[in-house]
Amino acid sequence: MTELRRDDKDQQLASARVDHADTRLTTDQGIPVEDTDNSLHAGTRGPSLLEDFHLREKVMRFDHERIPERVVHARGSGAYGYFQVYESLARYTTAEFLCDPSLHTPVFVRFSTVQGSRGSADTVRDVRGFATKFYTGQGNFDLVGNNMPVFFIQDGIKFPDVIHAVKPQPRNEIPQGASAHDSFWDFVSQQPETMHHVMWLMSDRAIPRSFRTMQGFGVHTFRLVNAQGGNTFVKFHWTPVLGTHSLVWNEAQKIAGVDPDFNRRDLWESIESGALPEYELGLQFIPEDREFDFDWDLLDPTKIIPEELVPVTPVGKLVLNRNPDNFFAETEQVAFCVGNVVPGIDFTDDPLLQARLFSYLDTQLTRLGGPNFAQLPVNRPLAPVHHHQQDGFGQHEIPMGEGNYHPNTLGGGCPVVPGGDGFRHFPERVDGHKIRRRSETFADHYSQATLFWNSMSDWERSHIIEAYRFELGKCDRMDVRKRLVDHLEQIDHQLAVAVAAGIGVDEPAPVGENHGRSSPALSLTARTGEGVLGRRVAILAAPGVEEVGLSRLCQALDQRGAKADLLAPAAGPLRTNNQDTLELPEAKALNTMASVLYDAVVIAGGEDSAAALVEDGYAVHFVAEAYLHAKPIGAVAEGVSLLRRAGLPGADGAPAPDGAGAGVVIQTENGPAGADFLEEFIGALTGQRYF
Ligand code: HDD
Repeated sequence: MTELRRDDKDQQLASARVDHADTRLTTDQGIPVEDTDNSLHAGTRGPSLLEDFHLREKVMRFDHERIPERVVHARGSGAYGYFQVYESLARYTTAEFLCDPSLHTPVFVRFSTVQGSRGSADTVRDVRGFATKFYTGQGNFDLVGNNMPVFFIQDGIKFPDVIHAVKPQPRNEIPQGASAHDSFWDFVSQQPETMHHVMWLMSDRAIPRSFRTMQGFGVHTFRLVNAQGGNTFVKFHWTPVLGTHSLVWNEAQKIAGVDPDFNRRDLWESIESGALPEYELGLQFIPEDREFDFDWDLLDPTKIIPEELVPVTPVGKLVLNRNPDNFFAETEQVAFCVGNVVPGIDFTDDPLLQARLFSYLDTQLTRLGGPNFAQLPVNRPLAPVHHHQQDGFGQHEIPMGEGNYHPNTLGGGCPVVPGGDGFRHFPERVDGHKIRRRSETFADHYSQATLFWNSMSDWERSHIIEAYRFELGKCDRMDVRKRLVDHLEQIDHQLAVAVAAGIGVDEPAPVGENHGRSSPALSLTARTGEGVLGRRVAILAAPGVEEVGLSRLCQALDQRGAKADLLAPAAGPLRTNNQDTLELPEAKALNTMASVLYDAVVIAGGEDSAAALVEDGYAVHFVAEAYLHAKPIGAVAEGVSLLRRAGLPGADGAPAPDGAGAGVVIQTENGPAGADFLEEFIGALTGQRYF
């Protein structure tokens, strides 16, 4: 087996890094530059001269800085890390990185949204890409997945249609980063196969709190092939160690304005601060002889295999531990391809996957300007690369020798064809007529949409209904709204009725029974994770704040890996009630931040501080909004007056209506925040949201 260490890719990249420290400015040709602020003119007020090679080169290089953005998944963020398998999977596969637990396979992961352009907001309602490049000793393996386990369509020939429909409208390029427009709903309402995926898209899965708190899926059924040629079908799952958590829609929309880089910043800052994102790789193994054991087709990418039928076996972990050095060179130029598989992993005949096998390689030719993009540092395999491919735009290597063909004797027959050790395609038997028709086994478009609906908690269901109402409410065409409600009726009568009531469509008549089956693993509540690592807490305070409790709170959060920001009416050091003897963070100004940027809020104690906050409109709004978004809220002693001012149920001492006080933690006695308060608040923070 090839020895691989987790920093091998980092070492390889070192040769491509250019450090400008202690250097002199030159042209591209290495000629030292005398002056880069003034172009060469005829006299101080005269015309510029054509011979100014520095001016021409500088402007020419600037003019060509942009490359085409990805036609989908244009907006993304990446990070390096490593993958390690727990135990050998040699029973199933010859892929070395899945067979040797001592290997740390270096990886690059790029997360993305699908619809928006490169500069669009992170928190739009959309699918998220989760693409992983494993630099294995046997070559690169790319697992190009999404954060939803199913896809819109069954056949790749429909991909241009679904993407045209969801992208901004061709006449005016509106709307950016949104599916709430006529063409998307017009398309999906005529394609029942999209209904399962659209349920996921209308759920909170489409607005993840963080890339660190979303799952990833390979979507298609792939094959694993072992040394004996035995074949096992497999589905890939990434599960975040922090659990699955999402935003709420009202919050997501506001974040898009307050911090369009919300998810990107979160990934970057987590890695910089050492709160490393981790995911577990889980596999669903389906023995070859069980291929036809299900009510749907394993080749259909609009279907899941419920975990209750085939468990997800945890097989390894992925840790992201290093931010890229340069966004363009790495995150923008990384090129994933579903066709990049290593010996021991193979494709199936899923017609969506088959079309993808063409598309990725093809699109990189335009995007990266020619066929040599695998030589770019981020794409370069760690495995040795030798072949007879040559020339083309951007050739950075100098191939040696005369034997640039096979077979050759001039080059000693090299590179030799490894034969048995090379990638051998699984010898699947194929027999059939050429035909443009879908298999009957792909025909059921509603059962799993119903399964998804049945598996949701109450709050998830209400969010799904609200999302349909929002999106269809932005769709002007009444006939499209109606068509969609007819589909929802096939999924669940209550769902269809609730959506119809919000969008001016008549209540549909029941068409059949909900099958009643569910898969609890599909709910966001199934994986909540543990602890509060990387969670962001706003502490509201004003001059005169009670210092001892504030310091205890900051320490308690810090010890558990949560990140606290002190927010006050003005930025800078905050005057406390105790001659400022303890070390406290500098305050950020309240009007530069917003509750939507935090997971929770605490109002610090202290008479003067509380009195000032009650008078501060930003502070009042902050707390009321955090409550609206069901976030944990804490108030220490006098700080509770701000909860009262914001009108929070229960804050005035009267009993809160059922459930309305959940997640609100109050220390009633005066004095510094005590151990009980801190424990209770951190417990509430672990619980995330209180809907
Ligand atoms: Fe795709 C990019 C995921 C279907 C054609 N796709 C792309 C990326 C992800 C996915 C995560 C971004 C990779 C990166 O970060 O650079 N795509 C999926 C999943 C699919 C899927 C999970 C269904 C299961 N895609 C799909 C189909 C086609 C494409 C059916 C075409 C027939 N996808 C592309 C592309 C992109 C791409 C046009 C755009 C940029 C790129 O490839 O490199 O080739």
